[in-house]
This record gives sequence, C-alpha cells and structure tokens, in this order.
Amino acid sequence: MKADLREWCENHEIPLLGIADANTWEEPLFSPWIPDAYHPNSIFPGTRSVIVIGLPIPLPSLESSPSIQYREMYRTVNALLDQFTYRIAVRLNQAGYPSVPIPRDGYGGIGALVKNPIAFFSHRHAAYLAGLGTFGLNNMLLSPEYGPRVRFGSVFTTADIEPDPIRTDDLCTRCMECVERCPVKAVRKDGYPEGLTNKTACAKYSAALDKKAISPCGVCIKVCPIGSDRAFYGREDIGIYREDAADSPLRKAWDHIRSHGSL
Ligand code: B12
Repeated sequence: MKADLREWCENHEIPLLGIADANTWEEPLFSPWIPDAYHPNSIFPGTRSVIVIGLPIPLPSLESSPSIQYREMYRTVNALLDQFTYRIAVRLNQAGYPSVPIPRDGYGGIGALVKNPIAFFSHRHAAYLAGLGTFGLNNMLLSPEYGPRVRFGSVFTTADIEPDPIRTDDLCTRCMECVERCPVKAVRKDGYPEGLTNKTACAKYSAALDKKAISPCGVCIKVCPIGSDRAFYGREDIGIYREDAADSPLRKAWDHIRSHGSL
C-alpha cells in the first residue's frame, strides 16, 4: 500500500509524502497538545492512518511577495493539493478502505480568520507527525527540502499504512530573520507556546493585502534560510530580501512584478 502510494505520488510530481499513525494524536508530544476535537479520530472515527502530501512553492514565485505572482502560485498549489488529496481518497475508497480528504485550509475567506484564526484540522501538525519536518520560530513546519516553502494536504484513511518516523532534530536555526522581517511584528522570538505567532495581527494584515489582491504576505517563509531549494535556485544569501540590500537585477524584477496586476 505504501509503495503504491509512493509510486502514485512520484508519477504526479508530488515530492513529499508522509504517513502518520492516527494514534499518535492521542499521545501528547509537547504542551499544550492539540485539543481532542481536532484529532483525526474525532473528525472521522475509524481513521487508522493520516496520509500527508506536501507541494512546494517555487522560491522565485514567492520572492516578490506580497505580489500577484505569489498570490497566483498560492492559489495554484492550493487547488492541486485539494485535487490530489481528493484523488488519493477516491483511490483508497476504490481499494476498499473508507477514506476522506481534508481541505488544505478550511475557512471561508480572510474575514472568517480575523474572527477566529483556527481551522478544524491542522495540516502542519499532521505533517509533523508524518515525519515531514519540524516546527520553526515562524510557527511553520520546516522541511529539509523546502524549509517552510511547502503547503500540506491530508487524507484520513481506515487503511493501516506503515507510519514514517517523527523527526527528532530541530531544523530551525533561530536566525531571527522571520522575527525581524515580519511587516506587522506578528512572529515572536520566544519558544512554543509563548512565542506563537500573533494570528490576529497576521490575519488582519492579510485582509489589508487582500483588498489590494496581493495576499497572503509570505515574508516569514521567503526569508527562512532552511531548505535545499535555496541552493537549487542560487539563493543562499537571504540578505537579498532586506530593503537596504544593494540594487540588483532581482530587486528590479521584483519591483517590476509588484507594479503590475494588483489594486
Ligand atoms: C488559520 C491559518 C492561518 C492564520 C493563523 C496562523 C497560525 N499561526 O495559526 C493566518 C491567516 C494568520 C495564517 C497565516 C499564514 N499561514 Co496559515 N493556515 C491557517 C490554517 C488554515 C489553520 C491553522 C489552524 O488553525 N490549525 C488548527 C490548530 C489547532 O493547530 P495549529 O494552529 O496548526 O497549531 C498546532 C500545532 O501546529 C502546534 N504548533 C504550532 N506552532 C508550533 C511551534 C512549536 C515549536 C511547536 C512545538 C508546536 C507548534 O501547536 C498547535 C496546537 O497543538 C492552516 C491550514 C490547516 N487547516 O492546517 C494554514 C497553514 C498553517 N498556513 C500556512 C502558511 C504557509 C501561512 C503563511 C506563511 C501565509 C502564506 N500562505 O503565505 C502565514 C504564516 C503565519 C505564521 N507565521 O504563523 C501553511 C503552513 C505550511 C507549513 N510549511 O507549515 C498551512 C498549513 C496551510 C497548508 N495547507 O499548507 N494562517
């Protein structure tokens, strides 16, 4: 079953796949732990495994953010995540294992998040339990391949699939770049849980950007030095994102992109 899933993902350009045992939600690994109502078995009783897939945000699409370029890429990746998790669930149903895909976000517009910035299920948490990465100061799940520049989707299934080990290392280097560069000072330097992102401040900023058609912000994920995608794109130097960085062809390109397509 796992080999079949892996092959299917490879054939569909899905680079990250992890499996979590649904029972791991019942054994707190840090405190405060995720509340019972948000566990897979509370949402879909009978869940044995949670399949998590990760699709990367190509770094150059994010670098002009906030911009129409990143907004469109965010939407593309979101649509693919929902389609792929839907197809994986249908595939498992056809094989005789009742399964359900979970929407990659689960909220009705940024207004809903300003009112209550919590969804009914956490994909970040699922990705962590499926061994795909570790939490960073920016509250995002950092993967070795893409740092936080990866979005996740999950499928709850009654199939028993061999789980992947949870990572025990810490990918975050506490470089503080996400803390210092957040435009609304929503990312904090303290550890979990004191340092959880100020969700309301971030959501309100996103709502303001949405009025200009350039949400979400994405700065805390573009400046993160973690991820082999940085070397792949020749972007090891995160100083290029600082406002006072020397003029470069990249900055000209970002200014060009930012001057188009938004309100
Ligand atoms: C609500 C929401 C927001 C809100 C609130 C943000 C927040 N910090 O929660 C707002 C609008 C502000 C927001 C902003 C962003 N978001 Co958002 N958001 C969500 C959403 C829809 C729900 C999160 C949620 O409420 N889960 C339920 C609660 C109970 O769980 P939780 O918040 O995930 O937290 C639990 C664990 O993760 C854990 N935890 C969280 N942080 C830490 C840190 C440590 C050290 C430890 C040990 C544990 C820990 O503890 C919590 C309780 O157990 C998810 C999609 C989803 N459904 O999962 C995307 C999601 C979290 N967002 C994502 C992203 C990328 C962003 C942005 C970068 C915007 C963007 N798309 O460019 C910013 C980053 C802001 C930030 N630095 O936090 C991605 C994260 C991908 C990743 N690699 O981790 C997600 C998973 C979407 C997806 N499908 O991939 N988001």
